[in-house]
Amino acid sequence: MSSTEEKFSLQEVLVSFKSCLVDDDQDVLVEHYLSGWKGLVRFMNSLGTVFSFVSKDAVSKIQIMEKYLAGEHGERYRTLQSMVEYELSSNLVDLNKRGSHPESGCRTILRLHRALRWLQLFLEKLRTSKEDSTTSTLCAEAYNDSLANYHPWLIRKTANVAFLVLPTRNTFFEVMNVGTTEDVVDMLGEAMPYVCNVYDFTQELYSQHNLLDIP
Ligand code: 1PX
Repeated sequence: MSSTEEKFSLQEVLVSFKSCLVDDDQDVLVEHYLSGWKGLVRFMNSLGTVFSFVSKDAVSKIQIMEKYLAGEHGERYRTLQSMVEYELSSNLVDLNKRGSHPESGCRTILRLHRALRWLQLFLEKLRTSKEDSTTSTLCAEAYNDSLANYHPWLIRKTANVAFLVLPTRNTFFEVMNVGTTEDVVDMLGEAMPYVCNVYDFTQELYSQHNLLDIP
């Protein structure tokens, strides 16, 4: 393990969502949002290759957004507000059925946004779990109450099989690299509100613009 990998802690990743929110929490910087996601992907990869089908999809969505950011209209993708305004006013979003814009920024962020809800539910369940709780059950419950509603049968099935090989609660806490179980519980209590604020802002923005069901 390299020294940078050794230092990796879930706390840093969650706190990185704090720097997403700008303009008195009235906007989200896309670049920082993607940094938060890259940290989560790194964490997920450290759990083993069985989750590579999940991280591959997250990575491809991060790359779609990075391409927009580095592209000709990169400035329009600087924040979620400006992205929504730009793509809607330029008719760059397939709102009802997939057509000529299958990879709009609005659609791509929506997929990540829905996954963030899963993360919120899962980490809250872990934070309040008992020592004998099974991570696969916590994870499956969080998934079935959130992301699963948007996934077809085959993906739901595959995800639920993958959950069965999740490490134990103790191993999970160790991989987070935060300290004792008590430290992890405290850290989650402190850091999760940052993720929740980003989630709530995005949900409100998408709801205002009727973007919550983009196919
Ligand atoms: C202490 C825990 C921290 C763990 C951090 C892990 C971060 C997990 C990130 C999950 C990212 C998943 C993105 C999924 C986006 C999505 O819904 N994509 C689907 C739709 O995309 P499309 O372009 O087709 O409309 C796509 O079909 C997804 C395919 C992959 C399967 C997704 C299953 C998600 C399972 C929930 C995550 C389980 C991770 C368990 C590790 C703890």
